[in-house]
Amino acid sequence: MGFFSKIKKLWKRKDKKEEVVLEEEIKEEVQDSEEQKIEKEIEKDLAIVKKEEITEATKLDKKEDEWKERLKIALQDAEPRLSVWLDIILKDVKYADNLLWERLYFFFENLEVPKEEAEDFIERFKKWLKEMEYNSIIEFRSELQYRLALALELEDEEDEQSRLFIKLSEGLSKTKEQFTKRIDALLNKSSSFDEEFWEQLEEILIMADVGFNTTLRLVDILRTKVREKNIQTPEGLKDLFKQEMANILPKPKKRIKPVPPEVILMLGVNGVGKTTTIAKLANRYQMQGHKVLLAAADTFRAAAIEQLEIWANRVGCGFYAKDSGSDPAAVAYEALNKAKKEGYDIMFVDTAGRLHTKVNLMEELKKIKRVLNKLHPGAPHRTILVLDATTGQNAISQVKMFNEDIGVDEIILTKLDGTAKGGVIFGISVEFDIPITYVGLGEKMEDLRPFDPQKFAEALLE
Ligand SMILES: Nc1nc2c(ncn2[C@@H]2O[C@H](COP(=O)(O)OP(=O)(O)OP(=O)(O)O)[C@@H](O)[C@H]2O)c(=O)[nH]1
Ligand SMILES: [Mg+2]
Repeated sequence: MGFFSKIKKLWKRKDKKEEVVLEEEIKEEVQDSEEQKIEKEIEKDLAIVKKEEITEATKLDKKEDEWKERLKIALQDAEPRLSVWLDIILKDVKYADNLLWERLYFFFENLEVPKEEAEDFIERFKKWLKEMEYNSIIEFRSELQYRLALALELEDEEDEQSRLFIKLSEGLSKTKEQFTKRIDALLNKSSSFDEEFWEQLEEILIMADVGFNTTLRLVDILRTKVREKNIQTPEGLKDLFKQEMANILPKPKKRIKPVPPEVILMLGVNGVGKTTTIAKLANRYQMQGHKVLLAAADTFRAAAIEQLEIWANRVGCGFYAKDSGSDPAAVAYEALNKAKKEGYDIMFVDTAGRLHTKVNLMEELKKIKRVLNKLHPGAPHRTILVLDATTGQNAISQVKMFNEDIGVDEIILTKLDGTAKGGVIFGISVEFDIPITYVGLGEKMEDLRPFDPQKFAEALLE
């Protein structure tokens, strides 16, 4: 379910029912008697007199109706794509001002979005703009489109997917410099896929932080398939490479939806992007129609609680915290109690990235897990490890540590936009057989996106 409880998905170019009614009216008119015709003429004349009496205020109303009518026709005629609709709706909109809100209300009205929900969407967006201090359309259009795609359940549509692909490609630009350019150069200078070629390919992969074991595995698969399929061209090899890169990455396991609230425990060393990732995910889930609570279980660093609270306000979701220095497990327990009582769908637990010692941190995380499970069997339902892609191979030792002690279900890799080490995705995910579910491509809300191995391989090697 999206943010709106009810929407009309796409515009139809013409309403068939209306057409039929119109035809019937015309037929009736033909069958009218002379007498009826005169009566109708008088009625028309009276109507004209009445029309002349309209006040300035109603003239204004009429003007408004005119632009609405014009926009409606433009929307009905347009290709049914969110970006095209937005182009129409945002015509002449330059800032976050009344014109924008008027157009958005009009848009929602035409999609038959319930009024209170349209208001709620707009209020949330206004709040976000204020927090981010954005005013110009250039700054917020993309985020608006992202929110609408989630709220209207259009994220899987081609339009949003191609936007994501561009974003992914841009985010991977540094990695591509290192990785794709070298592979292209190797393919260009190699006349055959001989021993030397495979050795050089291995070297490129290892340099790009793909990891030793994963590199050997991948090159082994490629060698076998090149032989089996008798691939001889650089293009053929590149296509195979894309396919096998996507294949080698573990896919998320299908899960049965838990009894709410679904509890998500976020792990990761300090500074990797845990708190901001929680905010981005909370924003996504809210736009998809879920009620979200954030629990501030990083009580070690005083500013951490405040930071999470600011994000909860920006996103407009629930928040639970106790004083700095309180027992994190107690915070998690009480927050879950609140989530159960108040009917939350999803609860995120933000945790510390650092304590006095590593042993303390792991013991504390285990305790959080225990108390959550006591209160709500099955919780935490998902344990997500956040990793910073810029740390390259160091990320691997972090997976090892958290996975051995706590158990990791999913990985989110942040800051892919700032690194040439994007290849680390393979090393981490393949070596530990843990799926990557989202990647961070920047600091904005819309920069955290679901990870799709196929698209990733394509964006990397295009
Ligand atoms: N460029 C970029 N920056 C990001 C991304 N994700 C997070 N950041 C930035 O990374 C910095 C640290 O993020 P936090 O969310 O505070 O990290 P944390 O893991 O909660 O840190 P601690 O609470 O200190 O453990 C912030 O400035 C974020 O804006 C990303 O995908 N790309
Ligand atoms: Mg934090």
